Amino acid sequence: MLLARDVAANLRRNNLVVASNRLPFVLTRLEDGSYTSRAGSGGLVTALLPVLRGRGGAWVGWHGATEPIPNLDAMLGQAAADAGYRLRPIALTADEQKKFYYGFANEIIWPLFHDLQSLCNFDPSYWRSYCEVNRKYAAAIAQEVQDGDLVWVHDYQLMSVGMELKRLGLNARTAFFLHIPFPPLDIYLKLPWRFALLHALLEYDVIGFQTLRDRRNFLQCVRALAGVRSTGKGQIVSLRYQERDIRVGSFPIGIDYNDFVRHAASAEVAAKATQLRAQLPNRQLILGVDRLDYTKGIPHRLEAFRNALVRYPELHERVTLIQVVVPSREDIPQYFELKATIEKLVGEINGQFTRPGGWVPIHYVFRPLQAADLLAYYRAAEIALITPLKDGMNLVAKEYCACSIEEECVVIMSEFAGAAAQLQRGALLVNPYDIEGVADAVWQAYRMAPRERRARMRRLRRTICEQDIFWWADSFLRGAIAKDLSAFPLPEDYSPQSDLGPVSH
Ligand code: GDG
Repeated sequence: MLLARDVAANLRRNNLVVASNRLPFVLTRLEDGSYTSRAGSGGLVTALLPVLRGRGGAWVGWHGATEPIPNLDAMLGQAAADAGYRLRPIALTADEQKKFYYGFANEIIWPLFHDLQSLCNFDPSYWRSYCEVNRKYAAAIAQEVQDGDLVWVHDYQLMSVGMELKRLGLNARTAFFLHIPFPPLDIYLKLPWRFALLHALLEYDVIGFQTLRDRRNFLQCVRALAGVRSTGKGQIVSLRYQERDIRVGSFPIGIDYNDFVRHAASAEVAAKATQLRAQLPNRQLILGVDRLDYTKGIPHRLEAFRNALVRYPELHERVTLIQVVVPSREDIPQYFELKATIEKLVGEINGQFTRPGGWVPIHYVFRPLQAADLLAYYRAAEIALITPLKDGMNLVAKEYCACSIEEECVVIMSEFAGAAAQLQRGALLVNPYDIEGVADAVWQAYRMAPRERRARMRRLRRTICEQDIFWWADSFLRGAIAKDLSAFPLPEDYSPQSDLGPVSH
């Protein structure tokens, strides 16, 4: 396996310039109006650090505020010195944040690409703002790039940046990775700007998706709307478009597995997990962890849990569902309404089954958790219930497995999460819309023998360990710069089934 440092060596003579919606650090406003910054800790930052550090790479993104930040330059200078690569901030006005970020990205692309077109608000002013802001990002990137550099753009907020870079006459290789799903043709066609957006994407030299299913959906759209067919059969295929070769591949994102294992095994996390177990004794803990988002299928999951309690009364007092919901995008009305729906359901179900002075079936947590507390939940729970209606990957599932050090745990997993393609041989796959099917899986998981649990969990952990976040960054970057695509065959366990997405029953 090629390591990040080897890719870094391959890229040595050329810079890597990364662009994402947000810069990889968090700004906090203090009471006196000044700001402090601290480095972000997400998987993307961890993966790209070895490639960017010491090579003079750069990261371009929004700094996160809509008002002027007095000490921004000084903070960025210090943050860049600490990080080991340059940071170039993008400033967004309140109107841009509203129309580009909340509007086009999160009221159009986010629901549409998760197959929920009825939730889209196709406001034409959103599209105009999206184009303008993508141009702004491109102009900032152009300041950082020299001929021969590789520009790696991330996610659905920045799909037109590659085209804007070409318009600026930039002679750099451009690559794009979509963290969320790409929808099937029939759904993509609903987008009023379907041609413009697809052609913008085709201005990138390399386009990466999480799964083969997303790649297939994209290629179908390209065939229908641009009349171009792909060639090749491997993990990366080629498109010949306007006399250029474009690479299109699938690269499932991973986690920093070893870091999660280490942190989960720490004395702090172990003590918190033991305390949690002591507070909820003599039962199996079922865990759900999600950002507040309608794609995560939380109401469906709660209904499935209710159904399990109705149809399998043996579960009473023997299981507790801990549902952690992390606040997110509450400025969008649908998110606010979702919170009310979840809280109503939790209240109803607890009202229906709680034993006064004793068992409460659902423990509901609505706040962001410190990393150690999140990992303690992962470690303490016997069953993870991860049932998004659709998800690009779902890292919570992988983090849960990494932290399940004792390995006597079960993952119930939506077949519509990108992670299902990699984890299908160890997890119990469910259709999240099938309330009784999910309830049956809860019952099956509850009764699963320790030996089967361990065998399944070992398979899951092996895959997640091998295909971690560094493997992901390496395979994407190698795919972007390699001369010969035959070095990228499909995974050994590939089957047409995993291309279509796994189907459990
Ligand atoms: C998008 C795609 C794709 C959650 N609660 C807390 C907390 N988290 C962290 C988890 C995990 C991350 O947030 C959530 O990642 P997911 O992958 O599950 O979901 P999205 O945020 O929707 O991410 C997704 C991903 O991009 C990467 O490509 O997998 O499909 O939608 O890392 O640990 N972290 C802390 N406290 C919490 O309460 N500290």
